[in-house]
Amino acid sequence: MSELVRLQTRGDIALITVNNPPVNALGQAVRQGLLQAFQAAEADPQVAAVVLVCEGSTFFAGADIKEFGKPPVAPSLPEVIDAIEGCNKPSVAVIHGTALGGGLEVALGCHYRIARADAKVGLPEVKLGLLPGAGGTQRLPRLAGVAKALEMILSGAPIPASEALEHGIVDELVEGDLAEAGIAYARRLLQEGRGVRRTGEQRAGLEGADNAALIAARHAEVVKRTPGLFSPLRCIAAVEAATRLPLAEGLARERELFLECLNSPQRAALVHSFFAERQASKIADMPAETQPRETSQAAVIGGGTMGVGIALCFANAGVPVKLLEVSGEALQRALQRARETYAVSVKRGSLSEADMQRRLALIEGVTDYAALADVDLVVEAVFEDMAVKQQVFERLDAVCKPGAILASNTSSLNLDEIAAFTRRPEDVVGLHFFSPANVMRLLEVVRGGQTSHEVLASAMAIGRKLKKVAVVVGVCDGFVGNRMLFQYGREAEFLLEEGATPQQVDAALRNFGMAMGPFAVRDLSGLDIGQAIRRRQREILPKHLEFPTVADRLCAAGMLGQKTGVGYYRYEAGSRTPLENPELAAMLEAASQEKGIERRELDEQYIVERTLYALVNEGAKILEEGIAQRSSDIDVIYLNGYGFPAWRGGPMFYADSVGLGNVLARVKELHERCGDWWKPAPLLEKLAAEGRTFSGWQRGQ
Ligand code: 3H9
Repeated sequence: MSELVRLQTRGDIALITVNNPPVNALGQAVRQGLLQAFQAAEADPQVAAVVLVCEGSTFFAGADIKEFGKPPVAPSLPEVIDAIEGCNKPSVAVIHGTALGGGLEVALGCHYRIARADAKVGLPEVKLGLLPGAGGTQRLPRLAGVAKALEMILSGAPIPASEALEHGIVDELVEGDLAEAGIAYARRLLQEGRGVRRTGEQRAGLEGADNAALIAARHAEVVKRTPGLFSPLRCIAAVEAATRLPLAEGLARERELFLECLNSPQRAALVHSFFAERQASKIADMPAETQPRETSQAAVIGGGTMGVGIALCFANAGVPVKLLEVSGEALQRALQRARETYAVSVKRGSLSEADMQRRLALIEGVTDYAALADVDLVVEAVFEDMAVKQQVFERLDAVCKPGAILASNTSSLNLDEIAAFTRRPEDVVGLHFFSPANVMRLLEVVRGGQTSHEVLASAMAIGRKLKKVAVVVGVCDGFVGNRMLFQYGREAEFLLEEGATPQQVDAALRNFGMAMGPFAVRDLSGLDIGQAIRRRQREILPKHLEFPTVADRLCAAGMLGQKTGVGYYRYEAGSRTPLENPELAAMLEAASQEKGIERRELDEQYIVERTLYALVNEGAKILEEGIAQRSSDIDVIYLNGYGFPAWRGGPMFYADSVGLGNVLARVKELHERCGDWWKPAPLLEKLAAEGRTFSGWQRGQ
């Protein structure tokens, strides 16, 4: 038996205990150990029933994701679960923490399942581009019905134990010591004469509903909602097989479909996204003993959209927050905005009235900096103007207690200059939230030249507390996300001058998988915002570089996007549906003519390469400059802040999968034709020449 799996006997009960930190993933050694333990228990004449528990924070969190893409090593998880289900002595799985994927599938292979009330169960495989491939698509519908099984499998979202109880997925909720609860339950089974009960032999869940209609409806929905995704339709096909085939045949069909998913490029990209997100929390040069500071009282300066959104983030996380505005009137407006935002959630049913009141009570409006004397952390979210930032940081430096973390939400100004307004630059860090701050998961944590390890570690801990995906970035214009976006947006604009319409560019990028096209995004955020950035860029960038002009023409005509009812698109009052702006065609013609460009038809692939390779080329520069720690951090930023499709893995992973040699060849062509914006990044040239990838590169290599 493997040392990760222990078998003990307690009277006539065999107790199998698994301990494979951190999440009891079902790697090869665990599978082997489980198989042997069940076989030994079955063979032992003293044993009448088997109890399976996990140590540590959770029951099995699934198959070992690191093994995907590597040659399989026996025994496979389906084999192990078949053996568990086939055992001729009743077995009880005791669930705590999160029984996910293969973990829930193991539990479904056991004959009975009991769970701690705070446990959760789910089949999140779809999020990794997979389907539950160890019997989940066959056994779950037999217990919970096709509708519930499809809901869980297609969403990947775990459900609480109480809900699992309602749907027959678990048999009882328990408290206290897990092993003792399992043994007590097994003894009761024996006393009551309840024996082996194989999930695969049950049919209750499959009866009494129009399964064909349920399946057809979910199929239509998936085709409409997630047209680019590979695994959801295969999840449905596997569940459909459960409705008409005996278990063994259904399992064989599930296996075929699972292997199709396992070998798909989307699986590779989604697994990359999973590990990339976890990797982002690691800071290469952080001394292991660094302890984050306590941050139990926060403050936000500025009650605009961003400031209020940030205050809501703290309140949502249960952290008391002081919201500072300069005048009583502005403060009342800010607090009103906070109330209105919560009221919308209450109306939608995603927040209870009581929770809204609890959260609002955590937000205290103040107008005097003196009220910030005792806070642990301040996030400044005032106007993007260095003189205004100076005033704020000088005042914070004067009033805040020693050790308070002074954070700026600047999206473009130099953090080191801001830090220099204080006598404690080591306590200054950037916390760049994305709008709407209370919704978007991304948080760029900007590490200034003097930010201390302790403050950086604290900023990352705050990100976790606020349930954000925090990524460390260095100081430069636009940090990682917006610096790359500038290149992408500019190339999209150049495409308009070459002959495309906003509709064509947006459609090509949506077909690629982007959540929104660049012009729809610009209309949403307001063209005046981009104008300020463009002006600044023109001042600081080399004079020989050409700039596109369509956005300036729209701004000059007062067409600023949704807020004025017209921008790249036209909008009817009260609607966000983009319609054609009838005045745009003439502007496009004029812009092309001015540059002597003859407008032509552009194909989708050209549109995608022109915009995405601009992201990639800039990403390579960012990586080489050390502004991002690793290429997967750039991917995390784009996946969580810019609507990049997770199943493409992020821009850098996408470039790796296209092949850096291919990317470089296009970049060189564009450089020749379109000028110096396209100068290939030296790192791209180096890695392409060496046949390497961004993912495989580390600084100093
Ligand atoms: C599956 O089961 C397929 C089957 O149907 C069919 C097979 C034939 N494997 O997230 P955390 C690592 S597909 C390997 O920070 P938390 C993770 O990388 C699988 N490693 O903790 C991290 O490592 P490090 C279906 C895993 O407390 C560490 O554990 N299951 C796995 O915030 C801590 O993770 C899933 O998709 C794994 N399965 O959240 C569940 N899981 O410290 C995936 C985690 O080196 N896991 N690690 O960076 C999760 O959702 C969360 O990890 C969990 C804990 C909720 C469990």
